[in-house]
Amino acid sequence: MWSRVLPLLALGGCAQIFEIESTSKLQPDARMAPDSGQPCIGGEAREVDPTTGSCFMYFTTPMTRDAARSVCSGFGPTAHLAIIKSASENALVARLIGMDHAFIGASDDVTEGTFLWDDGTPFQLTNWNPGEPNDAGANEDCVEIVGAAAGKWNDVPCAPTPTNTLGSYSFVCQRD
Ligand code: MFU
Ligand code: CA
Repeated sequence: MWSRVLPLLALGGCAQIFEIESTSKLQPDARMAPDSGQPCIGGEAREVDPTTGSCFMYFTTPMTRDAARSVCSGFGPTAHLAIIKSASENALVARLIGMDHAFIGASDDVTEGTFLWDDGTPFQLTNWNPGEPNDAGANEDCVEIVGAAAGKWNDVPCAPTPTNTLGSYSFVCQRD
């Protein structure tokens, strides 16, 4: 009986030692590697902002804003829909999307008419296309960057509704 149980106990002990080693040695190593130290890969096109080191990635599969957010989050704890804080960063994102238009990480979800970035900060750079934001159909709480308008912004629906098929777009992620 013990000849059968002891090897199992020994295995269990080993597993425990391995677990202790993997949390005390490997995990601190992983934490010391900053996300910005990883290569900028992903999406159809990508580019690093030389000023901040953030990686911007352009995705062409149209999605709702919430689905796009999930895709961006999948790139790690510092990843999110693009938050554009300078004219040079806007030019970078505009370059990525060419003549397409794509969700960026801003909305007036919290207070109608007050657009904020998804990190809760107000716009430093304001880059609306003339006439925007116009909340067309009283249903435009999200924001796209428009390649054909030289990177200007337009408020758009965050998702299609039964009466409006618009709201599913390309998008740009950012990993810091
Ligand atoms: C403008 C934009 C809308 C939408 C529509 C097709 O409204 O403000 O967001 O793109 O054109 C007239
Ligand atoms: Ca609009």
